[in-house]
Amino acid sequence: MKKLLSIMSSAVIAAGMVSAFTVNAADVAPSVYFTVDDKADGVETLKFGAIFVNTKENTSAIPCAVYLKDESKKAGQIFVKAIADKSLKLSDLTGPNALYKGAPYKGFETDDSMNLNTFEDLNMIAVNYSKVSSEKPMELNGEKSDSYPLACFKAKFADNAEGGTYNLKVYSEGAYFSGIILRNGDGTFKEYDPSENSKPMTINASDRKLGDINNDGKWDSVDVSGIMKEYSRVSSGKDGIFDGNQRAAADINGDGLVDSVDASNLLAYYAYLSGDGTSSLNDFVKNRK
Ligand SMILES: [Ca+2]
Ligand SMILES: [Ca+2]
Repeated sequence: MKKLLSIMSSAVIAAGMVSAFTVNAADVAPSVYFTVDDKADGVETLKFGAIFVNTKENTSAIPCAVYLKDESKKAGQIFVKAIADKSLKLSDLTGPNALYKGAPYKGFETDDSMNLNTFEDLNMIAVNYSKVSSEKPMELNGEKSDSYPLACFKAKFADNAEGGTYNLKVYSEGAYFSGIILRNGDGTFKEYDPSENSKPMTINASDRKLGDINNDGKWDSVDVSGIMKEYSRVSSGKDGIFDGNQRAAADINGDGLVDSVDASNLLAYYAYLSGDGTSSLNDFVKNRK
């Protein structure tokens, strides 16, 4: 698997370099992104986009959705595969009609009209929107390609999942085609590999609350200094001593780093709580300038 991934990333780099010279300037490469339902217990969307999951509070599968962002509005066929790290199990793949009262494109009013596949052994899902009879772009239902998701699914951490960072990403290797075909309406088309332009969703799993580094149920100066000590260890080239649960809890703004910004956010939150503030840490950080 590791080898496959490294082959894949070099292929992606090579393909990316080629397409830089061939992309029509009018066409912005389409991309795919994921969302989670952060009203689910123990799930929070952090300021810079990473998802925090408290695996103690979250015991049910997390509802997720996958969207296509296609500024050109020329998508004619869509084949998207998404894969997650093994301990984050993907399941319950459905079309968007039941939950979101619509699909992004006309003619896909039922789950049967799109092609939905789950590959349990690979922990992969695949979604196809394809109208092969037409040479034109598919017709949108909403204003944008992402007014509705392409599909819905669930992601659940295994009981023995370790704390740390997990990825959910678009995948193009292996069986089953993955590609987005933009049609110009005159029979010409251009094919894009969605794994090249799409950012993975990062999910930080922790057995404790966001920011509660020492897991004592409180946010205070002990947690702040824990983050600062870890940051100084790592920034001076030493190995960090946080385990996966602590690292996940310490990236308070969800930018992928544990650093002084997280510590300063937590210090400000501690002061805010001492002044009888009632917002959650995440809401506090998101609203902070
Ligand atoms: Ca604490
Ligand atoms: Ca951070």
